[in-house]
Order: sequence, then structure tokens, then C-alpha cells
Amino acid sequence: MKKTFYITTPIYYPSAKFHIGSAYTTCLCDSVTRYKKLQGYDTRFLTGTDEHGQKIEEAAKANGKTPQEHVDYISGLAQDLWKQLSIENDDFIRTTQKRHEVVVEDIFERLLANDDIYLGEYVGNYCVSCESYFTPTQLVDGDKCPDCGRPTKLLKEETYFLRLSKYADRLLAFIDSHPDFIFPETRKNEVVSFIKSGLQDLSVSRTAFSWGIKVKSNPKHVVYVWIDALSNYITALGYDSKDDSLYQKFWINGDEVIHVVGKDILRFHAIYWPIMLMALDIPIKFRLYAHGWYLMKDGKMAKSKGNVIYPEQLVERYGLDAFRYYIVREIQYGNDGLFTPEDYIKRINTDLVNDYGNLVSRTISMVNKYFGGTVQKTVHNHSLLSFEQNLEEVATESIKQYQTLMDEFKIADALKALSTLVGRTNKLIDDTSPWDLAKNEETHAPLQSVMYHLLESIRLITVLYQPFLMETCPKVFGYLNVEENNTDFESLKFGVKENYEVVSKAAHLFPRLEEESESEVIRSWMNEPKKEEPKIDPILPEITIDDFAKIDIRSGKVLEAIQHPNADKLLVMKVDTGDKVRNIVSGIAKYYKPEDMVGKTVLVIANLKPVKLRGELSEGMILAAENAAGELFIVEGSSKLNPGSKIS
Ligand code: ME8
Repeated sequence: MKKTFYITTPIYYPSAKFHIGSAYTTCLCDSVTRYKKLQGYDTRFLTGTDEHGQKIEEAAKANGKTPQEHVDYISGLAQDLWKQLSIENDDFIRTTQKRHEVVVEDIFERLLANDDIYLGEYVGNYCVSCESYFTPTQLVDGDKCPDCGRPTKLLKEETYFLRLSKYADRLLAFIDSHPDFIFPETRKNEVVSFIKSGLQDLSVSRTAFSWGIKVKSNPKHVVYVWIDALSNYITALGYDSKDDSLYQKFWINGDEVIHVVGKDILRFHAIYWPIMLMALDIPIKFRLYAHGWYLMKDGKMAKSKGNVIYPEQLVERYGLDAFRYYIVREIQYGNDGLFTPEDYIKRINTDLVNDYGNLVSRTISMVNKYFGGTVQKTVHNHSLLSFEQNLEEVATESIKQYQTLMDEFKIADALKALSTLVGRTNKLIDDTSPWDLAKNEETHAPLQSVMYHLLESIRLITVLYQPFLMETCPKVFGYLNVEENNTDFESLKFGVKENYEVVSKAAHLFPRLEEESESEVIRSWMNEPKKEEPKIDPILPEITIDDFAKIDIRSGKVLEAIQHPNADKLLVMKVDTGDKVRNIVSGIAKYYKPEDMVGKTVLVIANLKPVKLRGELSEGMILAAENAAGELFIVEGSSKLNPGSKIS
């Protein structure tokens, strides 16, 4: 019987049109699934949309739609996009589907009945965007969310809690006894230290909004969006339904289950999800692969920054295969990668146009020119044998490496190993100068052997490119008349195909791109004028001059600044405010380097109650404001002001 392989992407929030970030995860999963199919696995690939929660409710409102209309629209766009990208998912789950909702209702009730969920009260600062509560020590700059930097709201609500603390030891033991549970290793260490720092019970219901799955026994509560979302991995398999055959096959009796997630949502998958499964008495069958992000030169992609890039435009102009290749090739496994228009064009020109595309067209034209398109495998001895043997060795080694790396999910490295073989094959042409061999009748046999080696190597390369270049590989097999049984992984050996009869003329696989002008085209998409009007925060209710007098704003001079040791977003500064030198922590690290700050005259709220931010005392707040593009600027005072000058 075939081994099974079940792979999932996160289910994406349909808050806005998907950019290349979501496409990255989905293409990664699709390519791995295609690879596993070639290896003979029985595969199942799930993706979908996470359609509940306050964020969606608010996005719908902003677009003048009901939440259902909004998610129907965006989820439809997502499904169209995956079709355009040739994603071969077996199922697409939407959390607003009945098949999912009824099971989540039931899961919640069972956890409640087992006392793994209990009713309590939560008081804390809530970030709508991240749908999470934060403790005062986690907040930055007073009330800002430590994850996204947006202001939080102080909320007090009755809520259900999931007993995370009860399962902490069992989870640590599980991670310890399953060394492959989380990849890469560094992410696993983060998770372990997070658990060891102490798990608080998790608030798993909300009453402040209604767009969600209602708690059956207490419908004024809706189920927390992450409990709802994480369940998709089993509800989509028919868990707890009339027909649970897929659940039995791919989860309970399955051989491999992989959840692929971005590093941003690792904690939910590595802690909450396994604990839910333990509490439900379901085996933890999955392994987690956490990948890095596609970043832009100015940080994360954001519509408001005008730096978003969408897959559709790239596919329409440069082709499907170029996009699918680039997107999984550019990011080293686990790391972040930078998207730049120049790199996009260069990557296509180098790997696909120059190396692979040229190899195929040069070889086909030589085989036609020297042998009328037909070449046999020949066994003989000649002076060029060592070059051919070396190519065979490189091929064997590259195939092995490619498979090992693909199995470890190191897709970019696997493609790099394949590039080595492409390079070595091109080098055989340089080493042997076929045009010289062709001049002489005696070197006719060696020439045929060289041509055969080129063709056989192209066949192997093309077999291995199949999970990535879905339009090109069938074309190349067609040009070379490769029979179907010589396109699978069983045929991955040099010398398997005996004869070649190639087409008389082959169109170029990838047209060469003009680097400067094409980079400019992509840049113009990224800087599309923003259609939305900049939003102005509403003016707060009136205050009196006495209210204002309570806020003591002073000018201060920044004497020193360093990066906060435990928080990427924070700088820790020493600021002279006349009365003393204060320690001030500020969430500006994304916009200002420590050295940018030293010497600046800033405005400080000097009588704000000191707080500790990620362990560092902050004795005041520096004034700053965001522009319409979401960039943050500190409000600078005149350098002529002495430290301590009162602002009034
Ligand atoms: O978190 N680079 O949904 P989401 C790489 N609904 N990957 C990126 C990316 C980028 N710039 N931006 C997004 C959610 N991603 C939840 C998931 S699962 C039970 C619930 C990818 O729409 C990456 O995989 O915010 C990330 O984890 C995912 O999109 C988050 O998508």
C-alpha cells in the first residue's frame, strides 16, 4: 500500500487580496506535494480561509459589506488565484462552512464537559488586529501591541479559558521525545523556552463581537478565532462527522502529516494546537515546518506602505513557471528573504533563461545539425570519456542531494543542487567543443556520445524540475520525445533512455528579460497610487486647559540609544530631561537605528507613571506620530531648547 502524506497551509485571513507572502506558503506546499506524488505517496493537500473574528468583521464594515459577503468575495479571489498558480489542493476549507462550524461547536462543548475549558473573567489590553490580549508588561509605549504596534483597548469581559497550564509538562515531554516535531531547530528552542517561561490559561471566547461560531451552551460567546481556525486541519478530513474515512486514513493511520506555517504563527501551532489535541484525546500526528517571510526593502509588505506585490501581475507578465520557481528559490529555508524587482528578473535570467533554457535549445539544435535529430546510446572509449563520466557522477550526486534536501523541506537548496547539475551539463559543451568534433569523421562517435549525455542529463534535470516548472517540463519531454515511464522518479538514472529523437525546432523556453526596464515595470506596480484616502483618527472629546496642564511635556536630549536586548521593536535610550537622565523605552526601532537617535532633541511626557517594557524600566514617553503610509516619525524639538524646557 502507498504511504500517505497530508500537508496543510495555514488557512489565510480573507481580510484583503492575497499578496506574494500567502502565495509563498501555498506554492511551497504544492511543490512538495507534487514531489511526494512523484515519489509514489498517496497525498492530500489542504488549504483554505479563516473567515471569523473581529478583524474580518471590521474589514467587511470598512468595505460596506456584511461579513459573509466580504469573505465570500475574498475567498473567491483566493481560489481563483490558486487556480491561476496551478495549485493542486485536494480541498479548500472555509471556516464559515457548516461541515466545519458544527464540529467546532462540538469540540468546544467537549472541552467544556471535560473541564479543560472553564468560565472566568478577563481584564486586559486587547489588540483587535492580532485578536489577542496582552499583559501590561508585554505592551509597548503604554498601550501599544507588542506584535503589531497598534493601540490596544482595555477590556474586561467574561470569557472561557482553556487550561494550557495543565498540559505544559506533557507538551514539553512530547517535544522532547519527538525531535522532529518542529523545524527548524531554532524555532523549536523558541517554543520550548516560551513554554518553560510559564503558560497562562488562554482566553478562548469573546463577547465583544458576534462574527464567529457561537458557543452552543452559552451563545452570547463566540469561539476564539484560533480555536476555530486550528480545528480546520481535522474538520476538513471529516473528523467527528458521518464519514470520517479521510481522517482515519490521513490522520489516525497516516504516515506523514505536515503543517507548514510562517514563523509569525508558530506559537499557535506548536502550543495551542497540540494542547487542544491532547485535551480531545486525539494523537498529535503532525510535524511543523516554520518558514521565514518575504520582506521588502522597507520591511514587511503593507498596502499602506505601497510596497505590496501581487502574484497575478508577475504571472501574467513573466509566466507561471518563472513565478513558481522564483518564489520557492529565493528564500533559504527558515530565513527571511528580500523581494526586489532586480532580483526577480535576475533570478529568471540566470537560472531559467541562461542555464536551463539555453541548455535545452543549444542541445536540440546541435542534435539536429549533427545527427538529423536522432541519437543513440553508444558504448565506446574515447578521449572525452572522463568529461562524460564526471557529468554522470555529478548527476548521481545532485539527484541524491536534491532528494535529501526536498525530504528535509530545504526547497531552495534542493533547487540549488539541481542548478549544479545544469551548470555541469552546460560545461560538457565547453569541455568538448562539439563544433570541432563535428568537423572530423573520426570524432563522429564521440560527438554522438556527448550529445547523448547532454540529452540524458536534460531528461534527468527535467524529471526533477517537475514539481516547480509545471508548464515547461511537459514541453521539454515533448521536444525530446521522452516516454511517460522515463519521466518518473524510477527513471532517475543515467543511461535509462536508450535513443533520442528530438523535434527539429524548439521554441525558446524562457525569453530573456531586459533587466533595467523590467525591474522598472515591477517597481511601478509596487508604487501604485494608493486608492484609499488616508484615515484621520477621530478627534477625542473636549478637555479643559487644566486637563492639559496635567501632562508635563519636556524637551530632552538623547544621550545614548541601544536596541532592546529582548524586543526587536524597541529602543532603550538615555534621555536628559533637565531634572535627570531618564531611561526611556520606545517602540521606534523599525524606523530609527540607535545611532539615528543620539543627539536628537525629543519631546518627552515626563510625568507618565514609569513602567517596565520587556524588563526595561521606561521613565517617560517620547512623542511620535504616524503618517498616512503607516511610517512612524518622532516629533523633534528645536536643538536650541535646553533639556527640561517645558512644552506648553
Ligand atoms: O495567520 N512572507 O492568517 P494570515 C511569507 N488565519 N509568508 C507570509 C507573508 C510574508 N510576507 N505574509 C503572510 C493567519 N505569509 C491565520 C492562520 S491557521 C490555523 C490560521 C503567510 O492570512 C505565512 O504562512 O495572516 C503566514 O503564517 C500566513 O501567511 C499567515 O496568514
